[in-house]
Amino acid sequence: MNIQGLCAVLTDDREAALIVSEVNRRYFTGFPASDGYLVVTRNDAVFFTDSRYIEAAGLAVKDCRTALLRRLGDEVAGYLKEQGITRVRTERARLTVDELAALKRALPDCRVTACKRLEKAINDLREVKSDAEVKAIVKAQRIAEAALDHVLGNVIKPGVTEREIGLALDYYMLSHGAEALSFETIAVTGKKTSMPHGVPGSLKVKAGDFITMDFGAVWHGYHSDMTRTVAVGKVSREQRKVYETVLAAQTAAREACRPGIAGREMDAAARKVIEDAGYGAYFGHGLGHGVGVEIHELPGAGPRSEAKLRAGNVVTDEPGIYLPGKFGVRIEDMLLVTDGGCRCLTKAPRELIVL
Ligand SMILES: [Mn+2]
Repeated sequence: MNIQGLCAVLTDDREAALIVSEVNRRYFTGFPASDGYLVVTRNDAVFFTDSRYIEAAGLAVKDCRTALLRRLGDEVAGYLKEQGITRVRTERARLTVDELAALKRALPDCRVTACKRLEKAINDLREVKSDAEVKAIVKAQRIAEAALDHVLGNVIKPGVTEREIGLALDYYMLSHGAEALSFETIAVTGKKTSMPHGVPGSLKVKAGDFITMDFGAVWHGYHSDMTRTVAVGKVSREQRKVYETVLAAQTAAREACRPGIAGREMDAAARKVIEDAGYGAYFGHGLGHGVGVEIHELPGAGPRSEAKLRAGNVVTDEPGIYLPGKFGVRIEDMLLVTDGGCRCLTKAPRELIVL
Protein backbone atom coordinates (compact mmCIF):
# COMPACT_ATOMS: atom_id res chain seq x y z
CA MET A 1 0.00 0.00 0.00
CA ASN A 2 2.74 2.44 0.93
CA ILE A 3 4.80 1.37 -2.05
CA GLN A 4 2.05 2.67 -4.32
CA GLY A 5 2.44 6.06 -2.68
CA LEU A 6 5.88 6.30 -4.29
CA CYS A 7 4.40 6.06 -7.78
CA ALA A 8 3.11 9.63 -7.49
CA VAL A 9 6.73 10.77 -7.80
CA LEU A 10 7.24 8.95 -11.10
CA THR A 11 6.24 11.12 -14.04
CA ASP A 12 6.22 8.38 -16.68
CA ASP A 13 6.79 4.69 -17.31
CA ARG A 14 10.50 5.18 -17.95
CA GLU A 15 11.19 6.30 -14.37
CA ALA A 16 11.93 4.21 -11.28
CA ALA A 17 12.30 5.00 -7.59
CA LEU A 18 15.23 3.28 -5.91
CA ILE A 19 15.08 2.84 -2.13
CA VAL A 20 18.48 2.11 -0.68
CA SER A 21 18.56 3.05 3.01
CA GLU A 22 17.98 0.34 5.58
CA VAL A 23 15.24 2.25 7.39
CA ASN A 24 13.23 3.11 4.29
CA ARG A 25 13.60 -0.37 2.83
CA ARG A 26 12.24 -1.71 6.07
CA TYR A 27 9.41 0.80 6.05
CA PHE A 28 8.23 -0.13 2.57
CA THR A 29 8.85 -3.89 2.66
CA GLY A 30 8.35 -4.53 6.39
CA PHE A 31 11.47 -6.67 6.16
CA PRO A 32 14.69 -5.96 8.09
CA ALA A 33 17.83 -6.53 6.04
CA SER A 34 21.23 -4.87 6.18
CA ASP A 35 21.48 -4.85 2.40
CA GLY A 36 19.19 -4.68 -0.60
CA TYR A 37 17.40 -2.41 -3.06
CA LEU A 38 13.71 -1.72 -3.53
CA VAL A 39 12.93 -0.72 -7.10
CA VAL A 40 9.50 0.77 -7.78
CA THR A 41 8.16 1.57 -11.24
CA ARG A 42 4.64 2.64 -12.18
CA ASN A 43 3.72 -0.98 -12.91
CA ASP A 44 5.92 -3.09 -10.69
CA ALA A 45 7.91 -3.26 -7.47
CA VAL A 46 10.81 -5.61 -6.73
CA PHE A 47 12.86 -6.03 -3.59
CA PHE A 48 16.35 -7.23 -4.52
CA THR A 49 18.24 -8.84 -1.66
CA ASP A 50 21.18 -11.19 -1.31
CA SER A 51 21.45 -14.87 -0.40
CA ARG A 52 21.51 -14.17 3.34
CA TYR A 53 17.96 -12.82 3.22
CA ILE A 54 16.30 -14.09 0.05
CA GLU A 55 14.44 -17.05 1.57
CA ALA A 56 13.13 -15.14 4.57
CA ALA A 57 12.23 -12.13 2.41
CA GLY A 58 10.27 -14.33 0.02
CA LEU A 59 8.15 -15.55 2.92
CA ALA A 60 7.74 -12.21 4.69
CA VAL A 61 7.43 -9.50 2.04
CA LYS A 62 3.85 -9.11 0.91
CA ASP A 63 3.64 -5.88 -1.06
CA CYS A 64 6.15 -6.61 -3.81
CA ARG A 65 8.12 -9.35 -5.54
CA THR A 66 11.52 -10.44 -4.27
CA ALA A 67 14.55 -11.25 -6.39
CA LEU A 68 18.05 -12.52 -5.65
CA LEU A 69 20.77 -9.91 -5.76
CA ARG A 70 24.40 -10.72 -6.49
CA ARG A 71 25.59 -7.43 -7.94
CA LEU A 72 23.71 -4.17 -8.33
CA GLY A 73 25.24 -3.72 -11.78
CA ASP A 74 23.91 -7.12 -12.88
CA GLU A 75 20.42 -7.88 -11.54
CA VAL A 76 19.15 -4.36 -10.87
CA ALA A 77 20.71 -2.86 -13.99
CA GLY A 78 19.35 -5.78 -16.02
CA TYR A 79 15.86 -5.34 -14.59
CA LEU A 80 15.83 -1.60 -15.30
CA LYS A 81 16.91 -2.22 -18.89
CA GLU A 82 14.25 -4.89 -19.36
CA GLN A 83 11.61 -2.47 -18.06
CA GLY A 84 12.81 0.33 -20.36
CA ILE A 85 13.76 2.57 -17.41
CA THR A 86 16.04 5.49 -18.26
CA ARG A 87 15.77 7.60 -15.14
CA VAL A 88 16.25 6.51 -11.50
CA ARG A 89 15.21 8.72 -8.61
CA THR A 90 16.81 7.82 -5.31
CA GLU A 91 16.87 9.10 -1.72
CA ARG A 92 18.87 12.17 -0.67
CA ALA A 93 18.99 12.38 3.11
CA ARG A 94 20.38 8.94 3.82
CA LEU A 95 22.78 8.44 0.93
CA THR A 96 26.47 9.30 1.21
CA VAL A 97 28.33 10.97 -1.66
CA ASP A 98 30.21 7.68 -2.15
CA GLU A 99 27.03 5.64 -2.29
CA LEU A 100 25.47 7.92 -4.88
CA ALA A 101 28.62 7.71 -7.01
CA ALA A 102 28.55 3.90 -6.76
CA LEU A 103 24.90 3.83 -7.87
CA LYS A 104 25.73 5.98 -10.88
CA ARG A 105 28.65 3.72 -11.80
CA ALA A 106 26.57 0.54 -11.45
CA LEU A 107 23.65 1.91 -13.49
CA PRO A 108 25.41 3.67 -16.39
CA ASP A 109 22.42 3.40 -18.74
CA CYS A 110 20.16 5.41 -16.42
CA ARG A 111 20.22 9.00 -15.25
CA VAL A 112 20.47 8.58 -11.45
CA THR A 113 19.50 11.57 -9.30
CA ALA A 114 19.20 12.06 -5.56
CA CYS A 115 15.65 13.35 -5.67
CA LYS A 116 14.09 15.96 -3.36
CA ARG A 117 10.58 15.04 -4.43
CA LEU A 118 11.15 11.39 -3.64
CA GLU A 119 12.59 12.26 -0.25
CA LYS A 120 9.54 14.39 0.52
CA ALA A 121 7.13 11.71 -0.70
CA ILE A 122 8.78 9.15 1.58
CA ASN A 123 8.56 11.47 4.56
CA ASP A 124 4.93 12.33 3.80
CA LEU A 125 4.05 8.65 3.82
CA ARG A 126 6.08 7.86 6.93
CA GLU A 127 4.64 10.76 8.91
CA VAL A 128 1.05 9.55 8.64
CA LYS A 129 0.70 6.25 10.45
CA SER A 130 -1.73 3.52 9.45
CA ASP A 131 -3.75 1.69 12.10
CA ALA A 132 -1.29 -1.21 11.90
CA GLU A 133 1.64 1.14 12.51
CA VAL A 134 -0.11 2.75 15.49
CA LYS A 135 -0.78 -0.72 16.90
CA ALA A 136 2.91 -1.59 16.65
CA ILE A 137 3.92 1.66 18.40
CA VAL A 138 1.35 1.03 21.15
CA LYS A 139 2.60 -2.54 21.59
CA ALA A 140 6.18 -1.23 21.94
CA GLN A 141 4.94 1.35 24.44
CA ARG A 142 3.11 -1.27 26.56
CA ILE A 143 6.35 -3.27 26.82
CA ALA A 144 8.16 -0.13 28.04
CA GLU A 145 5.40 0.64 30.56
CA ALA A 146 5.59 -2.88 31.98
CA ALA A 147 9.33 -2.33 32.40
CA LEU A 148 8.63 0.91 34.28
CA ASP A 149 6.19 -0.87 36.60
CA HIS A 150 8.84 -3.50 37.19
CA VAL A 151 11.56 -1.05 38.24
CA LEU A 152 9.18 1.08 40.33
CA GLY A 153 8.07 -2.01 42.24
CA ASN A 154 11.29 -3.98 42.45
CA VAL A 155 14.42 -2.00 41.68
CA ILE A 156 14.35 1.68 42.65
CA LYS A 157 15.35 2.23 46.27
CA PRO A 158 18.14 4.02 48.12
CA GLY A 159 21.52 2.50 47.28
CA VAL A 160 20.71 1.28 43.77
CA THR A 161 22.84 2.79 41.00
CA GLU A 162 21.71 4.55 37.82
CA ARG A 163 23.32 1.77 35.83
CA GLU A 164 21.35 -0.90 37.70
CA ILE A 165 18.08 0.91 37.02
CA GLY A 166 18.93 1.31 33.33
CA LEU A 167 19.95 -2.32 32.96
CA ALA A 168 16.79 -3.50 34.72
CA LEU A 169 14.66 -1.51 32.27
CA ASP A 170 16.63 -2.90 29.34
CA TYR A 171 16.56 -6.50 30.54
CA TYR A 172 12.84 -6.34 31.21
CA MET A 173 12.01 -4.87 27.80
CA LEU A 174 14.23 -7.29 25.89
CA SER A 175 12.92 -10.31 27.78
CA HIS A 176 9.27 -9.25 27.34
CA GLY A 177 8.95 -8.96 23.59
CA ALA A 178 11.08 -5.99 22.57
CA GLU A 179 13.20 -6.83 19.52
CA ALA A 180 15.55 -3.99 20.42
CA LEU A 181 15.83 -0.90 22.59
CA SER A 182 14.66 2.34 20.94
CA PHE A 183 17.91 4.03 22.06
CA GLU A 184 20.40 3.84 24.92
CA THR A 185 18.32 4.07 28.05
CA ILE A 186 18.75 7.17 30.17
CA ALA A 187 18.50 6.57 33.92
CA VAL A 188 19.93 9.38 36.04
CA THR A 189 19.47 10.45 39.63
CA GLY A 190 20.24 13.28 42.03
CA LYS A 191 22.07 16.26 40.54
CA LYS A 192 22.50 14.42 37.26
CA THR A 193 18.78 14.74 36.52
CA SER A 194 19.62 18.30 35.41
CA MET A 195 21.39 16.76 32.38
CA PRO A 196 18.66 15.99 29.84
CA HIS A 197 20.69 13.21 28.19
CA GLY A 198 22.90 12.15 31.09
CA VAL A 199 24.59 8.74 30.87
CA PRO A 200 23.78 6.18 33.61
CA GLY A 201 26.77 5.60 35.88
CA SER A 202 27.65 4.45 39.37
CA LEU A 203 25.78 7.24 41.18
CA LYS A 204 23.49 5.79 43.85
CA VAL A 205 19.90 6.78 44.58
CA LYS A 206 19.36 8.41 47.96
CA ALA A 207 16.28 9.67 49.80
CA GLY A 208 15.10 13.02 48.45
CA ASP A 209 16.43 12.39 44.94
CA PHE A 210 14.64 12.51 41.66
CA ILE A 211 15.25 9.67 39.18
CA THR A 212 14.64 10.41 35.49
CA MET A 213 14.21 7.49 33.10
CA ASP A 214 13.91 7.97 29.32
CA PHE A 215 13.58 4.73 27.40
CA GLY A 216 11.70 2.80 24.77
CA ALA A 217 11.19 -0.56 23.10
CA VAL A 218 11.07 -1.58 19.43
CA TRP A 219 8.33 -3.91 18.25
CA HIS A 220 8.05 -5.06 14.61
CA GLY A 221 10.32 -2.22 13.59
CA TYR A 222 8.36 0.49 15.43
CA HIS A 223 9.75 2.49 18.34
CA SER A 224 8.29 3.83 21.56
CA ASP A 225 9.57 6.72 23.66
CA MET A 226 8.67 7.69 27.20
CA THR A 227 10.16 9.56 30.14
CA ARG A 228 9.15 9.52 33.77
CA THR A 229 10.69 11.34 36.71
CA VAL A 230 10.02 9.80 40.12
CA ALA A 231 11.25 10.56 43.61
CA VAL A 232 12.45 8.47 46.52
CA GLY A 233 11.58 9.12 50.17
CA LYS A 234 10.54 12.77 50.10
CA VAL A 235 10.56 15.83 47.86
CA SER A 236 11.24 19.48 48.62
CA ARG A 237 8.74 22.23 47.88
CA GLU A 238 10.90 23.36 44.96
CA GLN A 239 11.06 19.86 43.49
CA ARG A 240 7.29 19.59 43.67
CA LYS A 241 6.81 23.02 42.11
CA VAL A 242 9.11 22.18 39.19
CA TYR A 243 7.40 18.82 38.70
CA GLU A 244 3.93 20.37 38.68
CA THR A 245 5.10 23.05 36.22
CA VAL A 246 6.45 20.45 33.79
CA LEU A 247 3.24 18.43 34.13
CA ALA A 248 1.11 21.52 33.42
CA ALA A 249 3.28 22.37 30.41
CA GLN A 250 2.92 18.84 29.08
CA THR A 251 -0.86 19.02 29.51
CA ALA A 252 -0.99 22.40 27.72
CA ALA A 253 0.84 20.95 24.72
CA ARG A 254 -1.47 17.94 24.66
CA GLU A 255 -4.50 20.25 24.69
CA ALA A 256 -3.01 22.27 21.80
CA CYS A 257 -2.21 19.18 19.75
CA ARG A 258 -4.59 18.78 16.81
CA PRO A 259 -4.49 18.70 12.99
CA GLY A 260 -3.66 22.02 11.37
CA ILE A 261 -1.44 23.53 14.06
CA ALA A 262 2.29 23.79 13.46
CA GLY A 263 4.64 21.76 15.64
CA ARG A 264 6.07 25.05 16.94
CA GLU A 265 2.62 26.05 18.25
CA MET A 266 2.49 22.86 20.30
CA ASP A 267 5.98 23.67 21.60
CA ALA A 268 4.87 27.23 22.38
CA ALA A 269 1.89 26.03 24.43
CA ALA A 270 4.21 24.09 26.74
CA ARG A 271 6.94 26.73 26.74
CA LYS A 272 4.51 29.45 27.85
CA VAL A 273 3.58 27.52 31.00
CA ILE A 274 7.27 27.06 31.87
CA GLU A 275 8.13 30.71 31.10
CA ASP A 276 5.18 31.99 33.14
CA ALA A 277 6.45 29.97 36.11
CA GLY A 278 9.85 31.64 35.76
CA TYR A 279 11.75 28.63 34.42
CA GLY A 280 11.93 29.62 30.74
CA ALA A 281 15.74 29.66 30.77
CA TYR A 282 15.82 26.05 31.95
CA PHE A 283 13.89 24.40 29.11
CA GLY A 284 16.57 24.27 26.43
CA HIS A 285 15.39 21.56 24.05
CA GLY A 286 12.44 21.29 21.71
CA LEU A 287 9.14 19.88 22.94
CA GLY A 288 8.97 16.79 20.80
CA HIS A 289 9.55 14.77 17.66
CA GLY A 290 7.85 12.22 15.47
CA VAL A 291 8.27 8.52 16.28
CA GLY A 292 7.94 5.50 13.96
CA VAL A 293 10.44 3.27 12.21
CA GLU A 294 12.99 5.71 13.62
CA ILE A 295 13.08 7.09 17.14
CA HIS A 296 13.41 10.65 15.86
CA GLU A 297 11.54 11.39 12.66
CA LEU A 298 9.20 13.96 11.19
CA PRO A 299 7.12 15.85 12.06
CA GLY A 300 9.03 17.87 14.62
CA ALA A 301 7.44 19.72 17.52
CA GLY A 302 10.15 22.21 18.45
CA PRO A 303 10.36 26.03 18.34
CA ARG A 304 11.34 25.92 14.64
CA SER A 305 8.90 23.22 13.47
CA GLU A 306 6.82 25.03 10.86
CA ALA A 307 5.09 21.98 9.38
CA LYS A 308 1.45 21.55 10.32
CA LEU A 309 0.40 18.44 12.18
CA ARG A 310 -1.84 15.96 10.38
CA ALA A 311 -4.12 13.18 11.63
CA GLY A 312 -2.01 10.04 11.90
CA ASN A 313 1.14 11.80 13.11
CA VAL A 314 2.71 10.39 16.27
CA VAL A 315 4.67 13.03 18.18
CA THR A 316 6.25 13.12 21.61
CA ASP A 317 5.24 15.70 24.21
CA GLU A 318 8.29 16.02 26.46
CA PRO A 319 8.87 19.32 28.19
CA GLY A 320 11.49 19.56 30.91
CA ILE A 321 13.03 21.93 33.42
CA TYR A 322 16.71 21.43 34.25
CA LEU A 323 18.31 23.36 37.12
CA PRO A 324 22.10 22.92 36.79
CA GLY A 325 23.74 21.53 39.93
CA LYS A 326 20.35 20.90 41.54
CA PHE A 327 17.90 18.64 39.73
CA GLY A 328 15.75 18.29 36.63
CA VAL A 329 12.36 16.96 35.60
CA ARG A 330 11.13 15.66 32.25
CA ILE A 331 7.84 13.92 31.49
CA GLU A 332 7.29 12.38 28.06
CA ASP A 333 4.29 10.80 26.37
CA MET A 334 3.53 9.94 22.76
CA LEU A 335 0.48 11.59 21.18
CA LEU A 336 -1.40 10.33 18.13
CA VAL A 337 -2.92 13.23 16.20
CA THR A 338 -6.56 12.36 15.43
CA ASP A 339 -9.22 14.09 13.31
CA GLY A 340 -10.55 16.00 16.30
CA GLY A 341 -7.42 16.48 18.43
CA CYS A 342 -5.11 13.86 19.78
CA ARG A 343 -4.99 10.63 21.74
CA CYS A 344 -2.27 9.87 24.25
CA LEU A 345 -0.65 6.51 23.49
CA THR A 346 1.06 6.39 26.90
CA LYS A 347 -0.92 4.80 29.74
CA ALA A 348 1.53 5.23 32.64
CA PRO A 349 0.40 7.79 35.25
CA ARG A 350 1.95 11.24 35.06
CA GLU A 351 1.40 12.43 38.63
CA LEU A 352 4.48 12.59 40.82
CA ILE A 353 5.30 9.18 42.32
CA VAL A 354 7.28 9.25 45.56
CA LEU A 355 8.54 5.76 46.33
MN1 LIG B 1 11.80 11.57 22.98
